[in-house]
Amino acid sequence: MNTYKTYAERAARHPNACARSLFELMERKKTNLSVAADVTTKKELLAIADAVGPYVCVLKTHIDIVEDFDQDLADQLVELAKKHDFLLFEDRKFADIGNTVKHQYGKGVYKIASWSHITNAHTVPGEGIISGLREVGLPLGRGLLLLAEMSSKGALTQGSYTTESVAMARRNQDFVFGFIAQHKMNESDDEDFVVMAPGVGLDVTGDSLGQQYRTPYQVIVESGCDVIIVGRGVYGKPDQVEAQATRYREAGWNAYLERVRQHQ
Ligand code: 5BU
Repeated sequence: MNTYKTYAERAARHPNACARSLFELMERKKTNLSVAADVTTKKELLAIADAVGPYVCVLKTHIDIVEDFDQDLADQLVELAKKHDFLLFEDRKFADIGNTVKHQYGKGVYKIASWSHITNAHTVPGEGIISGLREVGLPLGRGLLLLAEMSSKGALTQGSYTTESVAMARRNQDFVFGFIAQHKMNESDDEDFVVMAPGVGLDVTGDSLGQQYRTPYQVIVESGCDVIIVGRGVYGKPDQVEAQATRYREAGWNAYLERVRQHQ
C-alpha cells in the first residue's frame, strides 16, 4: 500500500503539487510533526512559529482566535514558513455552500487563500464545497484536506459519512490531497491520500471538553496516518515549547521509521 512507502517515494509519485512539496519537506527535515498553535495573540503565535519552525513540517493555525490579527501577522507567518521550511495550514473547517466558502476562503478579514498553503473542509454540504474552494485555491497552488474523522468523543464523522468523504476526495484529486482523520484512508495502490491526525499526546488521554489523545506510535504505526498534529502537548508549558517540539518530532519520526521497517 502507498501508505507504507517512504515519504520520499510518495513525493516522487504523488499527482498533487501540495502533497509533493509536503512529502519532500518531511523527508528533507525528517519530521512528520505539525504543531497546532492555538494562541490568541499575534506575539504568542509568531513566537511559537519561530520556536517550533525547525522541527515541524506544518504549522497549523486558527487565525480567527487571534485578537490582534492584522495583515502583518499573515506576512510574518509566510516569512517564517520560508525561513524554517514548513507549510501553513489554516484549520478553517469550511462548512457552507460553494458560493459562500469561496468568499470566506479568498476574501474577508483573513484572506486565507493568500497565505495558507493548506486548508480543510467538512463534507456535510456535499461536493459543491470543494468546487467553491477549488475556484480560489487551485490557481494559487493550494491544497485541501477533507474532514473524514474527528478526534473528539461522540463525533458523527463515521461509517458512511467517512466512506462518502473518501469518495468525494477520490473524485477531486486535483485539489484534495488528503484528510484529517484517525486512520489511513487508501483503498488501493492507485491512490495516495495524506492523512493528518489531530488528537495526539504523550502525557494525557484527553481533556475535559471531549478531546481524545493517542500516542504517535498508535497514530503512525497502528493507524497508518502520516502527520501528527500536536497542540497543547507542545505549547502547553510556555518554557518548554522547543523541548516538547523536539520530543514529539522524535516520537513521530521514530514511529514512521518503525512503520517503514515493518512493511519492507
Ligand atoms: P490539542 O491541543 O493537541 O488538543 O489541539 C488539537 C488541534 O487540532 C486543535 O487546533 C483542534 O482544533 C484541532 N482538531 C482536533 O483536535 N480534532 C479534530 O478532529 C480536528 C481538528 Br478536524
